[in-house]
Amino acid sequence: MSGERYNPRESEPKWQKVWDERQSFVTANDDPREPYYVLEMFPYPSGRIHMGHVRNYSMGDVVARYHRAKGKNVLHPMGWDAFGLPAENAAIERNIHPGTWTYSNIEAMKKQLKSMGLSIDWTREIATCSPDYYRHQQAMFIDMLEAGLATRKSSKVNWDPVDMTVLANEQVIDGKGWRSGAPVEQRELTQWFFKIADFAEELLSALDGLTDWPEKVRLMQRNWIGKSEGLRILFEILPNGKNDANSVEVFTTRPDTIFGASFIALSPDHKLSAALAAGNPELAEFIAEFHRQGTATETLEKAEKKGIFTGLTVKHPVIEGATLPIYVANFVLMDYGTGAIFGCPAHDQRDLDFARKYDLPVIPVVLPPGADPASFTVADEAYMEAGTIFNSAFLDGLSIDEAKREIGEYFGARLVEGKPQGAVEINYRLRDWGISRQRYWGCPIPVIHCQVCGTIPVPKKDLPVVLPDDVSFDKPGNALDHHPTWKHVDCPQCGGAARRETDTMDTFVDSSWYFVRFTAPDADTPTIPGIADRWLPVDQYIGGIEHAILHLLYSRYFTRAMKATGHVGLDEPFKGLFTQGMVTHETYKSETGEWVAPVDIVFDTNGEQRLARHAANGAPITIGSVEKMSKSKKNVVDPDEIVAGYGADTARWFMLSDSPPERDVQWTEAGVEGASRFQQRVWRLVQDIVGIAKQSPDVVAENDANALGLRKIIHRAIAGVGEDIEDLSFNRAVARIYELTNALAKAKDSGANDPAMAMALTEGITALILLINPMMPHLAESCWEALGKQGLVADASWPEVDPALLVDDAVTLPIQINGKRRAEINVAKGLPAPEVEALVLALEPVQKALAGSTPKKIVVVPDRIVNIVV
Ligand code: ANZ
Ligand code: ZN
Repeated sequence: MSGERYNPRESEPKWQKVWDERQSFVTANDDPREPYYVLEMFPYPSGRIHMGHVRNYSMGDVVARYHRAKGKNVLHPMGWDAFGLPAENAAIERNIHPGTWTYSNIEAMKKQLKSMGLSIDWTREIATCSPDYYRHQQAMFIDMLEAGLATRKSSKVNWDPVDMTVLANEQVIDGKGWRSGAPVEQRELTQWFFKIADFAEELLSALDGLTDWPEKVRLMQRNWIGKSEGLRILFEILPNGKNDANSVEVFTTRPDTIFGASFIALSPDHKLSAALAAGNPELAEFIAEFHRQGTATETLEKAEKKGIFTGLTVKHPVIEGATLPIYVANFVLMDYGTGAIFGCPAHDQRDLDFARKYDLPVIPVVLPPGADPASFTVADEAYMEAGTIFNSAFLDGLSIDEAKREIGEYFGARLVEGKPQGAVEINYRLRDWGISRQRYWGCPIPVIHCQVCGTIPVPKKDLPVVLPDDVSFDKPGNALDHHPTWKHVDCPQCGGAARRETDTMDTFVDSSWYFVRFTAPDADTPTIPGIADRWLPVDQYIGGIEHAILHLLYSRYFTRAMKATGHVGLDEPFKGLFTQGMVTHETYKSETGEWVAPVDIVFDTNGEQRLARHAANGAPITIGSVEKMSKSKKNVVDPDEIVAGYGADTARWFMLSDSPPERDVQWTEAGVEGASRFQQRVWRLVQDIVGIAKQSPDVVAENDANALGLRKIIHRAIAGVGEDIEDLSFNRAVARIYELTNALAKAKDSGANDPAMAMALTEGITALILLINPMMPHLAESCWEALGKQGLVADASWPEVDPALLVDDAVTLPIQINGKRRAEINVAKGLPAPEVEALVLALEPVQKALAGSTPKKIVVVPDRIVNIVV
């Protein structure tokens, strides 16, 4: 029997079937045990899982299985982020309905995930494209509309003229649509928005409480929300006979640099710009050109700083008799601050680039520490660090912060047109969330436009607004809009002819609450608040860093919106967040420079170096750098092939073992081989120890030093692996398991004739199987069975740690009472005096000697002796 190899191809499907039949991972909401919710970011059903999924779900499964073994009621669900553009593209390319494509992908990927042996409650599966899901999203949209959390407003959008849809700023790359590559246009459209900007301060300050999130993610969110404290300053426009406006208001975060001002710049979208353009063709053309270019932040940051002088000037607010010219400039955005700035070239890079181009003065007003005020100048690089204010009259000698305060008070006390010239203002970069998409494959926005009644929500009794099935994608644009009948409806209010909204929701809405829906996936209402609140927040959320900003921020907002509309009772959806690293692989190129996939390569060596050849024709291949697995570089490994070849446990083990989980892990053949060998090694060890255990009688020899030594190793491993899993340090847990395995293998021969050792070995192998179970659950079940254990290891408890066995390198301290040795105590080496003292005072012989009185004096010499004077 011990010669038999472990065969994952047989055992893995077998155990998966057993778990399925016994519903091992189905979670009941009314289970009285402590709840624990672990969730991995749900996948987009693209068709196949990739190694990134394998890594992500392996980690989540370890956490789920561990907490289940610790006696908790674990919720570990899975679903599909199933709306989105790729389904529509598939529809266009292959003439297949987006729903058909999506559901067949879900089918295929679910099969793949099942082959990984994940402990998922599949009875809670959700697909966001199902009307059973999106009807509730529509209901919540209506609630949000009624609560003033959603609104309709006109706004400038990035319009992709080829895909015929609105793009988010992040989807505009170098001024072009991320999918179509077409130059993006600016359009003014009426869109639906969630008013996330109203929550900016709340979303920002609550980040402080998310102590179980990576600091990096919190920082990214802080920057995204982008709070800045500044001043609005009114500048008086000097009359030139043509202008109607008397003043222009700017927003600045650096009022301390006011003496360095050399121009005013307006956004091309500023109303004064438009007014001036009416009589100025050159300016009109500049503004038109600006609109052709797109206003995605990235485009603007890269574009050359350009402007046009308007002919107007303002009075310098702090230098008597001086004036500043007003420009219209392409780098000033209308939707930030006031859409107008004062430029201080010496201390702002954009302003400096602009000043050099148009020959405007560069006046330094912040002196770097140690610099000479007489000679300090700014050339091509603005000085943006700390320093002392100079060249600034009454601000001279102040620090930046002092000067900000001083000038704030100065402007606050002066009046322009009857108003204070300066007012403190807090600004956020966070903008309202535009959710309208001109696409078919999304959640229909449940409103109806009536000429008489206006825009009104669909009555809740008429939900869901279901997507029509009979659509065609033969024209670009929104298939919903092209549908001959769908949008023509009667107004629910007046009964007259009306038009259904044909925009659908941004798919980020779908993913902003799926974690709540998992808690009651079959409820008739979006949530069952009591149940949602019992499970939430998610204890451990795991996913990619690429979702650090939008998905997490939207989910945090949406949870608050759900609270405001009575669907949940909490603010923060995710207590613990973990962002895992990527899976990388070597890249390979043929002699002609084409990428070659790892499966098409064979390796050998010339003694010094690895050499690669093409498997088909032996042609030499260059081994390139290690990169994130991607189809474009062909350096991908298909999880199906790994599972078919080595088994799921090997893939899971390797994913967890090789690197800290937050870092990238490099997939290598050698690594996988190693994981596979370890699996066989555990299997053999079980066979060997089962043999020994059967021969030995059930006795515990307390004084057997070898057995005690082994038991210490076992219990240290149990304690350590538990801690490591709780810290998500999976690679460290794996390292400890290797150590334990080595110790058991080394000890096993002495078990044959030493009953105490045989007992310790049995304890050790049982613990080992329980410890590997979260990572290699199929192997663990097979070993459990081989050990003759009852039931499934999936249902077994985490092994108990005997704290006495964790005490390392104990020392025996003699205890003297009034100079006479009365007792002794075993304590850990290096245990500090106060702790020794507490233990000593609790000892029976000591208590007897004291007979209720307090000792006059206790002297503890750590690791040596304890003296008590009574
Ligand atoms: C004068 C100044 C002097 C500025 C200086 C900076 C440095 P943050 O901190 O990111 O919020 N600004 C204001 N409104 C703007 C708009 N609509 N479009 C483009 N730029 C705008 O940025 C605030 C600074 O960005 C403001 O402070 C303003 O330039 C500019 F040495 O005012 B500052
Ligand atoms: Zn009507």
